[in-house]
Amino acid sequence: MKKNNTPTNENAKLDDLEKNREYSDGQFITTDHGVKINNDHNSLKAGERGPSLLEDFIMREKITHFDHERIPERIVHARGSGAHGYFEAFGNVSEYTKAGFLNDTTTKTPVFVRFSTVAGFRGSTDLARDVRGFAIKFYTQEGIFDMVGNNIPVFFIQDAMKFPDLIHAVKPEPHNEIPQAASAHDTFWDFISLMPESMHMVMWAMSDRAIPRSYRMMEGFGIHTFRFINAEGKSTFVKFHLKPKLGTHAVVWDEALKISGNDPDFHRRDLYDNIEMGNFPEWEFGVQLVPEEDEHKFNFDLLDPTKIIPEELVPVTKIGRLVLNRNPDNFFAETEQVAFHPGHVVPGIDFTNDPLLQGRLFSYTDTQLSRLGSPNFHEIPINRTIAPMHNNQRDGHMRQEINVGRTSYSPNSLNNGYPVQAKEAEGGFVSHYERVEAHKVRERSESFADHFSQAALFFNSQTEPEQNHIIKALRFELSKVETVAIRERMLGLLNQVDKKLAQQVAAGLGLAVPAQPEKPINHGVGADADPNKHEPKRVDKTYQPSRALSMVNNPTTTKSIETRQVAFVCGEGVNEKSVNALKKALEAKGATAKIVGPHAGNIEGDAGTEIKIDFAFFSSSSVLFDAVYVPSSQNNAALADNDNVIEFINDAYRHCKVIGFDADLDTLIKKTTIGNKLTGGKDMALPGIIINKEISKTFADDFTTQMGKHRIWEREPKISE
Ligand code: HDD
Repeated sequence: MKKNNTPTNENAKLDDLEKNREYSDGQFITTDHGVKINNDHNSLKAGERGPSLLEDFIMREKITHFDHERIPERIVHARGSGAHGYFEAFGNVSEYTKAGFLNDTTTKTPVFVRFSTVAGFRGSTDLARDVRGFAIKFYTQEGIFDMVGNNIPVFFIQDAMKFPDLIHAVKPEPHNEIPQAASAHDTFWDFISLMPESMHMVMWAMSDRAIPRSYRMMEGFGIHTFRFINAEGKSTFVKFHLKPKLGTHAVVWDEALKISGNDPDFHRRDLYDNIEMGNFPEWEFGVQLVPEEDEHKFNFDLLDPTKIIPEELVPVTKIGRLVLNRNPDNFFAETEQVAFHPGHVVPGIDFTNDPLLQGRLFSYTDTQLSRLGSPNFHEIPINRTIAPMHNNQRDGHMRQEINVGRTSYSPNSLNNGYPVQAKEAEGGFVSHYERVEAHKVRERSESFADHFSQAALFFNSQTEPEQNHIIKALRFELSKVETVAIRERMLGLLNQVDKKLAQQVAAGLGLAVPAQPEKPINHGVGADADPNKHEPKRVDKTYQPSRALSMVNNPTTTKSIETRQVAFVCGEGVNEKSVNALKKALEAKGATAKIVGPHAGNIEGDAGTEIKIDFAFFSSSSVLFDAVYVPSSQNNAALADNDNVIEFINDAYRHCKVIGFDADLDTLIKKTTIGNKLTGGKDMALPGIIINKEISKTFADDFTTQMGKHRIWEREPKISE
C-alpha cells in the first residue's frame, strides 16, 4: 500500500527508494521471518505468574533486535538533519566541465542533503556555536557526486594529518566529558592558540555564521579548490558555492543560549516543518572558476583550505539551483545511514593536491566501515546509485546483491570479459593528466604561511554589530578557558589579526594584550628541521573589504520576510480586528502568525471567535520567533501582570527584533525594558518599536517593512558600553 505522499514526480532516486519502503497500514504484525504474531503484549510463560520460557522465539527475536538497534554515531557531524530534493542545471558550464548533471537542463538530478553540527553528540542542541555541515549527495546519471561542505568557506587546519588533533581538542574533554557541543574550553583553545593557521577560520567560527537562524538560511561551500575537466580534458580550478534564496541569517548569542533550552531541535524542526508546509528551501549553486594558467596569480595558495578567493577577485557564476522538497520517511534509514565522501566524483570533476582534501579522500570510506559496519554500505538504499552498477567486488557482511554468473574477476573469458572497462568517450572516469615531479617530503609549502591576512580581511569586512559579536564571542569562549597562558597566547594571535579586536577581547578578560606575541610554533617540519622555517607572515594590507563576507552587508541579502514567524501575544478577549489585519499582511508576504496565549487550547476573541493557541506563555519564548506583536485584549491588565509576557517582550527587545503594540497597552509597555527607554511617552520613536494607533494598513506596512531589516541593529548597545 502506498502512502499519500509517495512521489509521483520524476525523481528517480525517490522511485528507487520505493523498493525498500515498508507500509504497515492494514497489515498483520509478524516476526522478522513473516510469521503472524498472535500476542505481542506478553512473553511466553509457564503459568500466568510463572517464569518466562527460552522457547519464546518471538520475544527473543524482538529483544535481540532491540539490543542491536544503535550504531556508532559519526565521529564528527553526529548531530544532523536531512532532506530530499533536486538540482537543476542552468546549462552554462560545458566549456569547463563535461559533468552531465551540470550541463543537462532537461533532467532534474535527485539529491539528498544532510546538515549538521560538528562537535556535539547525536542528541546535542542545534544551536551550539559551531560550523554547520552542508553535505549534498547528487544521484547523477553518471554515478554519485558528493559535495561534502560546510557553511563556512575555510577550515581550521591545512593538512589532514592534524584532523584527529583538532577533533580531540574540540570534543568534550576526555577526563570528565565536559562540555557538550561547545568549543568554549581549555583543550580547544590550547590547540588553536598553537595553530596560527586556524586564525581565519576562528574569525568565521566566532561570527554569527556559527549560530544560523535556520539551515534554510545558510550559505554552503565546497571549501577546497577542485577541478572541472571539460570534454577536451582541459582543467579549470573551481570552488563551489551555495547561496540561499532567503538570504544568510543568524540568531544572536543570547538567543542561541535560550533556544538551546526552549527547543534544542530548533533547526531540525524548522527544516522539517517548512518542507511539510511547502516552503521548500532553495539555493543557487555557483562556482568560482580560475584558469590553470592563473594558479599562481594570487597572494595565497589555491591549494590552501584556510583561504577564500574573494568574490571581488573572482565572481561567483550561478550554474544551477538546489531545492529540497521532501522529508525523509525514516530518520535512521535515510539521515543516519547516508554516507558521504568527498572522493565520490563523476567524470568532469576532479581533485587538486590540497593536503586537507587528499587526506579526506582516505578517511570517509574508512569511517563508514566502522559506522555502518560493512564494505556493502553503498547498497543501503539511501546510498545506492541510480546509475547502472557492475563490478567484481563481492560478498561481505549483509550483501544484498545476488551477483549472477561464475566470474568475479577481470580479465575473464568465461563471461566474454564483462563487465568491461569504459573508454573515456564512453564515460569512463580518467584522472586528470597532471604532471607531478617532486621529492618525497613531510613539509608544508611556504605559500601556506600567511595565516593572518584573510583573518583581518574577514574581520574588517564586517559591520560594527558583526565585529562586536566576534569580540563578544571570543570573550565568552576565552572566559571559559581556565588556563591564563592560553588566553594570553590567543590575545597574541588576535593582535596579529587586528589590534582593536585584541584590545577589546583583552578588556573582557581583564588582561592586557601581551606586548610581544609569543612566537607561533611552526608546522610541517621534522624533528631535525629548522623550526623557524616559514615563519607566519604579517597581515597583507592590500586586501579590500569584501561585502560578501558580511551577512548584514551581503549583496545577496534581501528584505524578504518569507517563512518568518511572528508571535502574536494574545490575552483573553483579544481584539480580532487587530489580529486579523496583521495576520493578513504577514501572510501576503509569506510570513506566518503564531498565537501565543495564556494557556494551551483556545481563547475567545472580542467578537466571540474561538482562536486556536499555538504556544502558551509558559511553554514558549520570543527566541523562537522573528518578531512580536501584542494586540490589545479585553484583559490587558492580565498580560501586564504576567512575568512570562514581560520576559517575552524584553528578550525580543534585547535581540533587536521588531515589536508592535496596539495603542492601549501603556501599563504593559511601562513594565518592560521598552517602558524605561520611552522617556518622552509612547509616541517617541524607538527603532523597530511600532505602536498601532488605529488598525490601519500603515501599521501593517510599517511592521512588515521593519521586519525586512531582519534585526534593528541600532538598538544594540555598543561594545564599549
Ligand atoms: Fe569531514 C564527516 C565536512 C575535513 C573526516 N565532514 C563530515 C561531514 C561533513 C564534513 C559535512 C558530515 C557528512 C554527513 O552529513 O554525513 N570535513 C568536512 C569539511 C572538511 C572536513 C568541509 C574540510 C574542508 N573531515 C575532514 C578531514 C577529515 C574528515 C580533514 C579526516 C582526515 N568527516 C570526516 C569523517 C566523517 C566526516 C570522520 C565523520 C562521518 C563521516 O565522515 O561520514 O570521515
